[in-house]
This record gives sequence, C-alpha cells and structure tokens, in this order.
Amino acid sequence: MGDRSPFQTDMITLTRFVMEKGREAKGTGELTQLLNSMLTAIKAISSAVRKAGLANLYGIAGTVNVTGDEVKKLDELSNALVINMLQSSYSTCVLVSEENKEALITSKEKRGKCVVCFNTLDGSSNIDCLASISTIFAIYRKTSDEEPSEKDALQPGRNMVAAGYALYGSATLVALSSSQGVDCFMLNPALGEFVLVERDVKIKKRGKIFSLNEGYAKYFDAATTDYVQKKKFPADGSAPYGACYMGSMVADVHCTLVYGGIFLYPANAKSPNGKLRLLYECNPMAFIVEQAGGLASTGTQPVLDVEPETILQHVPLILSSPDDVRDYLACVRNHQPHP
Ligand code: AMP
Ligand code: P6P
Repeated sequence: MGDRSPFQTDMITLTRFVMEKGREAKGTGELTQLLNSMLTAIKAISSAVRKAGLANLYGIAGTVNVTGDEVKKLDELSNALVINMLQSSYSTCVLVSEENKEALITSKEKRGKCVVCFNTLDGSSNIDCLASISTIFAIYRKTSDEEPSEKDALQPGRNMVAAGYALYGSATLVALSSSQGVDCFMLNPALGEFVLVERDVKIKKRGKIFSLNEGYAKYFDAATTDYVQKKKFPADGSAPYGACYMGSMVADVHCTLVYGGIFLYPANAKSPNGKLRLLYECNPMAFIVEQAGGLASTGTQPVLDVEPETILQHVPLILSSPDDVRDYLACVRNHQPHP
C-alpha cells in the first residue's frame, strides 16, 4: 500500500530524480549540476510567466532577435536567467540561445564539458494572449580538444546526452530524457518543486490529430497537400482526423505526445527549409519524441541525423506517432519526381 496520507512524505521530486540518475551513472556529477541549474531557471521563468501581467512584463522590450521576432520583456528576462544559471553550474563551455546571434563561451574559471542549445521562451509571440509558451533545451558533450567555440554546438542530434522542455500551460510541466526514456514532472507551486507524474512516457503508434498551420495551404508542396487531404477525407471511410494547432510548438507537440497524432512544420514555398530551428527546437523535440517511441523526420531524413552547418539552421519538422509520420513520408515518396 503506497503512501496514502494527504501530504506525501516521499514524493519523487525532479531534483531527487536527477541526483539518483547521476549516482547510478557514477559520473563526475556535471550533468546533474547542469540539469538542476536548468530547472532552477525554469522555476524562475514559470514564476515570471505567471506574474507577467501583474509585473508589467508583457509587451515588447523594443528590440528584435536573430529570428526577426520582436523581443518581449519576458524573453530577455528568461534568456538572462538560463544563461546565468547554466554558466554558474560549472558544467558548460558553449551555450547557443535563440536570443543570441552568436554562441556564448563560458569563462575559463566556470568552464565544464557540456554544450547546451536552448530556446528560453518558444512561442513568445503568444505571451500577451496567454497562450502556452515553453523552454526547450538540448545538452551535448564537447567532443573536440580545441578551445570552445560555436563549432562544438554543430553536432548531429544523435550525439545528444539529454534534452527536455518546460511547458508553461494550465500547469507547468517538464518532460525530460537522458537517453533512458521520457519522464514527466509537474510543478507543485506549494513545494516549489517538480514532482514525478508520469514515468517512461510512450507515444501511441497512431493518433487522430494532425497539427499544422493550414494558413499556409497556398504554399504547401504536393505531398503536404495530399497528406492533409487524406486526413480530412479518408478514402477508407474512417473518421477524419481532428485539427489542433496552438501556434506554440511545444504545446502542439506535447498534445501529440499525450494523445497521439502528428505535428508538421514542413518546408513550404515561403519557408523552403521550414521555420523551426534545428539546434534548439527540432533536435531536442525529435530526441524526446524518439525516446518516447515516436519518429521525427525532416521529410527526407531523420532529424537527429542532420549534420548541422550553422547555429541558425532551419529544418522542416514532421514528428510524433510513428504510423502517422510513415503515412506522411509515403506521400513524400509518391510525389517525388520520377527519374
Ligand atoms: P557526468 O560525468 O556526471 O557529466 O556524466 C557522465 C554521463 O553519465 C553523462 O553523459 C550521462 O550519460 C550520465 N549521467 C550523469 N549524470 C546523469 C543524470 N543526472 N541523469 C542521467 N544521466 C546522467
Ligand atoms: P506559424 C512560435 O513563434 C514558433 O516558433 C513555434 O513555437 C510554432 O510552432 C511556430 O513558431 C508557429 O509558426 O508560422 O505557424 O505562426
């Protein structure tokens, strides 16, 4: 009989979970330090997001970031939080942030062996309308013996050591994987701790939801047009798929992780390589979805196999339930120019 008292006395907090994994790994403890520092930043971001309206944190900060988006005050605050927490964890050497044009190199006295690529507040254009926003991160080991540089971040996603996301929705959730499956934790505001709510999450083989921005239908390629048509008007007489698009990638992908289905931000005539960034959006989400038993493709190859060329690189992203992704890839094959 588990602990049935109204007040848990042995809950598995994320801090405890990460420390236990660290002990099992018998490593130097650097990754544990890094993860717990990242989680501190996420708790602070969650608090700021929930207070934003009252603390006058809405609205733009008057600048524009590398992706051309107006930088919101919350963007700047969140970016500073993550950078400061990670660099003071003595476990990082190179940081790549969506908010910074160039990689950040950790000072010698605080340097460790991890490389972290992150988007501190994805979906921030939705902040002012209270739609869910998120933090996404991917962690690698520095592999070269040279001085730390941007090149250390240009590793294929297969090299990832850990990845995670925080979703600031109706509650604050963290999904985390360090190559041993995906575990989900919910923030208990009364404790100020994330508590384990689902262990070893597995995605359905097939769902009933497709998630993409149909506002771009005019720009879709033939394969995407064909695929969407098949979901709306199934030839076998089965029920059409539901459409679900919140315009905040982690919220949309998490929906397919929970219920099954497919998220697509494919290449289109307006964005020939899609809109999402490889290093701190596509790779971490692909890693987590694959760890949950899903598939993640650019339409022509697995996302995690892409050899990055620049830290700002975009790739198309089609991921989640494996049978749904395979159906899309069949449409791509059917519309390939015949030799
Ligand atoms: P470290 O030397 O502590 O950075 O860890 C060496 C390796 O052990 C990491 O690359 C991971 O594969 C594994 N590891 C260490 N700590 C953890 C942790 N807290 N959670 C999961 N894996 C870990
Ligand atoms: P669109 C949010 O700005 C974001 O980067 C992702 O979170 C989201 O999936 C995508 O852009 C939405 O882009 O072109 O559909 O508005």
